Amino acid sequence: MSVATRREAPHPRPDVPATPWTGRDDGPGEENLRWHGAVHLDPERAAPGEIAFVGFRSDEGVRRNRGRQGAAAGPDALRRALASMALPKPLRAFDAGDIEVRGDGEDALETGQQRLGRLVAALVDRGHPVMVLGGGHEVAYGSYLGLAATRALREGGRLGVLNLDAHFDLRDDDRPSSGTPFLQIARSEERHGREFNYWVLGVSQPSNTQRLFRTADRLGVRHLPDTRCGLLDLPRAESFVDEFLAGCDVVHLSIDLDVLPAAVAPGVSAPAAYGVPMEVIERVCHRVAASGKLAVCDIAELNPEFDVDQRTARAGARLIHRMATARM
Ligand SMILES: [Mn+2]
Repeated sequence: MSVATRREAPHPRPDVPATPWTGRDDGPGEENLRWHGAVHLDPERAAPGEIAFVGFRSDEGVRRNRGRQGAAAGPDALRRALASMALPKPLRAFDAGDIEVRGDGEDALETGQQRLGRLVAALVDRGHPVMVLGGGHEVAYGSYLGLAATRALREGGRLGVLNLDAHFDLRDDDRPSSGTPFLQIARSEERHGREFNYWVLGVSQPSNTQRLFRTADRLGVRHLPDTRCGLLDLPRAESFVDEFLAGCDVVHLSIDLDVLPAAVAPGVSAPAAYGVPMEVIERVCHRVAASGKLAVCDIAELNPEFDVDQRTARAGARLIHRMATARM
């Protein structure tokens, strides 16, 4: 994680300013600390190393991909689920507000991804690990645009993208959607003259056509199928992640909550019949965060409309919690 060495231009403004986090309150003091007591709203008084939250209110990519809409409400549901979780030790984090994709106009999604990118780039350059709360999986291209503009990458840092997902999201469609972000990243990396370093854990064979597998092979994508990511396969999943981490300096972790079994994550556009167990996903997240290379993490595809007892929001929040506390 690079450390900000000088005060820079003011932060790009979010479309929707952050509001205070609230939740169960058992009284003052560290022993009663929950997330809502640790998150402030002022980027200007954030120290390097503090986690920054940014929301991406979008399901335009899901609509274009003919999925179930509703992920635009994901950021608020993730914040609510995280806010009341108890912290094992004090930490400080801040909420930088939301980018909002409004309407289904020609460029609504594309310009929203660019605004997200500007916000993410500013936060990463100031030394903040960024948690981007989606939003459909189109969030990943916006996060990437930000990373691609950071000092760390401009100065030659090697980018690695790890996607925890039932899908490759490498569709070659005319219009960008929630099914295309990683092919867009591949093309951008090629334009930058960099190697596309993309790994996917949890790929479901029945959810990806042979054409998508061929695209993945052509692009040199490394992937581990869901059937080899069970609890008994944990050493395999961990060595997959270790190999990924050894080959990069700056990590973009993208978590599509549809990588989890439908019972754990029903509130997504495409619930998984099989899915990778929470224990495995949680261990993977921990390993990535503990490496110190995690620059940006998106949590994508939470659709509160289809959630049951906030299960999916709680699962996503628990993963954020694990990453945030990995180095404590
Ligand atoms: Mn996805």
